[in-house]
Amino acid sequence: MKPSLRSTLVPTMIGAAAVALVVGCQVTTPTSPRATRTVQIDASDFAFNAPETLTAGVATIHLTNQGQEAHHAQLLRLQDGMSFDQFTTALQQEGEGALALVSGEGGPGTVGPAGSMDVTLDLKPGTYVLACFIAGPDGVPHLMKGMLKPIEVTPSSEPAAAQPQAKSTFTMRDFSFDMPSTLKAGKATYKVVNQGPQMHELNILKLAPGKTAADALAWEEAPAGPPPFEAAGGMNAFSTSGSGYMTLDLQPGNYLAICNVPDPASGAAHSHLGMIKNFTVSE
Ligand SMILES: [Cu+2]
Repeated sequence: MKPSLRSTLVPTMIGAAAVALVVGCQVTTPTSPRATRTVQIDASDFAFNAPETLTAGVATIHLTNQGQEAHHAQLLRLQDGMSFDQFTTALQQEGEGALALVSGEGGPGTVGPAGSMDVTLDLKPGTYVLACFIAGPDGVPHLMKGMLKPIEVTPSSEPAAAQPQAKSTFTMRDFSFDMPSTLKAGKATYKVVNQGPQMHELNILKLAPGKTAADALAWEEAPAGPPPFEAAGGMNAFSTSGSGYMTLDLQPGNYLAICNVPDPASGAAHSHLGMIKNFTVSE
């Protein structure tokens, strides 16, 4: 948490100093976009350590999993005027129905113990909630155990930071992934866009040798024994027209892109409606 506070505050102070200099010299040409800041979020069993406030704009969100279970960090923006307490009450009363009160703003996808994941998002001002929807062996979502934390995103007058350069764009829609079926091993940044109309996520699972998409779906329905996959990050859910960037560092192997957001009408996970796609990572 301390490094993230520092990285949030220091650019603010530099920004203020730069504005003062520019005004003093009567130079009006804006300088090149400032460097993207990194916001650190630590997940443990079962809490988030994250800043309580952030300034709006482009930020790389770095999630580290310090727990024994898998975790992700879903950013939800509350409807204007809604408080964190009102949202938690709705969540207790309506469960996932409370998602109708928020917009999905992405976030670092699921990683296992000792894993980490970076996404870069352009945050609008508002009241946000950081949530982990993953359930452990007891079936209770982590957000019910403490992994639900408000973050206030305040307006910024600083010059915008540059968005990352993406190697390609992955598009999500009801109910498919439009993305390459082969990726090159190693570190790369990809843009993820939701064309909706429903909320979608793009989680990445590395299949164990010999395992298939059907094995992964069967295990998620009724977890028994070790999972036939390893969580390999991805992008958490966006509402329609949302977009962001994910930085992956994939090893060669067989993978799945999967969306587990529930369809409000049927309650079925999108993975059962077509949002599961095989892809290969090669050298
Ligand atoms: Cu979906």
